[in-house]
Amino acid sequence: MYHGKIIKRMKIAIVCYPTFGGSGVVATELGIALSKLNHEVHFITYKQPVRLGLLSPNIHFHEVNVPEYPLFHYQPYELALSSKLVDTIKKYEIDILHVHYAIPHAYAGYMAKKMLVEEGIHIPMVTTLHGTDITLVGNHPFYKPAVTFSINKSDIVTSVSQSLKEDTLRLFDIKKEIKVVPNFIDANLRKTSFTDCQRELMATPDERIVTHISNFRPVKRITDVVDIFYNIQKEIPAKLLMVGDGPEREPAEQKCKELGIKDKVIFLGNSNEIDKILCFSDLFLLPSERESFGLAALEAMVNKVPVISSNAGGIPEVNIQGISGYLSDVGDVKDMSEKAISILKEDYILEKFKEGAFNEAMKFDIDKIVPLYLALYENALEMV
Ligand code: GMT
Repeated sequence: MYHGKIIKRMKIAIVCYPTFGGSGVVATELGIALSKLNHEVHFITYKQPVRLGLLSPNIHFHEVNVPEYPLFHYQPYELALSSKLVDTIKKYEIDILHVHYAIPHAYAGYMAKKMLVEEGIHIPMVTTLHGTDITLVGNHPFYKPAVTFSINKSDIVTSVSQSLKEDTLRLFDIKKEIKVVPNFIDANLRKTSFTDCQRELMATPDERIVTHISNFRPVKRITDVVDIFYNIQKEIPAKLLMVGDGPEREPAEQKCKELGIKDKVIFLGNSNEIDKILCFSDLFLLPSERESFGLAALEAMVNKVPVISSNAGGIPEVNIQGISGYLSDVGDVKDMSEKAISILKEDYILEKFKEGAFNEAMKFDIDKIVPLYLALYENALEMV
């Protein structure tokens, strides 16, 4: 436990969603990075995070169980999470609580904090806002008062882009300062993990490989992905790899059938081999309606894959017009298709964009971003 002076090795509890969403990925990668810096990291969530491989002496996982009881129409996850937080923080003498995604994590975290104060334990809470917790779900009148409250009660609040910070200040009555700490990638991990792209598994040598990765929710505009690819393959031999799963997958598969391109589109489902897939990709499509940051675009860029995206939210902070790819207005499929074709049609142009994508991605290298979180943890420790 922190007793008034800055300690070197921190014990950090991380709360996140363990699924394929970007917030869980960022939280997991952050935890792994902190553990490699010899901090002790405790993930507290309802399932082992998908990107968390083998546990190590510095990484612990604590599962939140919500017992089913027939009286409850909704099982009280927040209650179970805050109780688990109290127990874990006490048992492992945690120094810092870092919650990713405001709903319901910041709320449960605040309750845990208050319960611990009753026992004379003061723990600072850092809340990281990721996007839909602010722009889509959190903004709903049913949640808004609780989200506003828990953001204001956090000791430190961060957002993953300038755009998300501005959205948060516009949509909520926020009294706290919001620090922008962008998402990050570990470029070194990519360099060393594999060398053989096995491109021939997916396409013939004359075909370009176009890729989309997401959770296939309506906000990702999956039908735009299919329409853009439809236009591309009319001009250039190409395959489309669709990675991920969600409600828009079925309609997209149906659309590919109707357009007569089903043999050129491969739906791979959820995958833990994102880097392998991106290694043989030539272009990444992200036409989202909203996107606070666009981690999937950054993951593409570090693998030297240029990005055709919308200009929604924080994407322009990551994908740079004419350098790492192109950006168009949301729904402007025609412009996105033309820009995609302009990148793919000549090898030398594609090469230039591949280099541009990688160079831009390096601005978000883990070595530049993790120290920002560590500095904020140290500030937070001084606050309690
Ligand atoms: O919508 C998603 O793709 C998942 C969502 C999440 O909360 O897991 O992603 C949000 O957080 C990511 C990580 O910070 C950002 O890269 C995504 O842009 C953001 N999604 C939206 O804003 C729609």
